[in-house]
Amino acid sequence: APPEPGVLQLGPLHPVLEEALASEFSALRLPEDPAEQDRFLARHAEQVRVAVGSGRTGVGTDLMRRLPRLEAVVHFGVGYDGTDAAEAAARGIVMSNTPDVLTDAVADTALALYLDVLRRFSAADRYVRDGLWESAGNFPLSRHASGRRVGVLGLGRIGRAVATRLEALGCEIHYHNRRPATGSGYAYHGSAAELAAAVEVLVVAVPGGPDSAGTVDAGVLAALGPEGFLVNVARGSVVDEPALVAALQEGRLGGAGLDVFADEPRVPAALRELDTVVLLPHVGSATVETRREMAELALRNLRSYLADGTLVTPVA
Ligand code: 8YV
Repeated sequence: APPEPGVLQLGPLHPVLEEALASEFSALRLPEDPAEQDRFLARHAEQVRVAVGSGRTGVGTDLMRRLPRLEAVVHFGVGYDGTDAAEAAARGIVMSNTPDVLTDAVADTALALYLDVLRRFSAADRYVRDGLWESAGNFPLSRHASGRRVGVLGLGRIGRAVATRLEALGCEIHYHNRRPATGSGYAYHGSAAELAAAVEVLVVAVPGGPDSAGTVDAGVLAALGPEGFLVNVARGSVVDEPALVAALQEGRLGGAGLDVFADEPRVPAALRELDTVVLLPHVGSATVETRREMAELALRNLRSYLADGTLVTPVA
């Protein structure tokens, strides 16, 4: 019989991906229980050549060091911050992700959070459901959404798609990247704090990982100010969450629309109790169509790698 391809599945994945991993690749599956993991790795670690998992969980440093023959990590997701990219580079382990197929879904989510955090539609929905329209009168006036100064932190594929959507609302787009994006036409600012000081709403769209951890700190939030709003569709790790909670509680920030959090799926009670916050359970890419396309792209990467060692959408 031909040798097993040595594919390891990490955690639950999209049904299309799980089905192919089992039927086409006889993939091994890493147990969730740490005690079982030790027994599993003692028996199978040497077999594993390719790991397949969500970008959020990925292959952390410890697991990577326990897979001596690991050659590639195929991520289901555009973010791959769950994987120790430095360790992978040091060992020549290649990685793929699923960019582009999810750009519109995530940018739509940012637009929805932008509109909701300013116009407070979710809060108004609760107001009606709670019978307050009848008992307490009209819902309070909200903040205007069209034509505002908006900063995009991270003008990559998703950031650009968000900017395009907000331009359609007549917004003035500013941004910060490590380097100016050639030909963007938007106003560049040299730091997150300078960007925040120049705009009314800050949309976070940078990749997660060590380079962006804590970028939106107390200083950036202070620069955004009590009339300012934050939208985050990137990673919870990009924002100093305790500083965000304090700013919101003390009225030093007008509101926040969040799809990602520091310790998912746990969301601090302090955030859940705030009426100026819109909370989503990391649904940015979670449409039927998008997740199927992500699963199919991850499979194309896996098939390609096993066929000839190349990846369809390699991480640079
Ligand atoms: C996750 C995401 O991949 O693409 C990303 O980086 O954050 C999501 O699409 C999805 O939640 C599966 O973990």
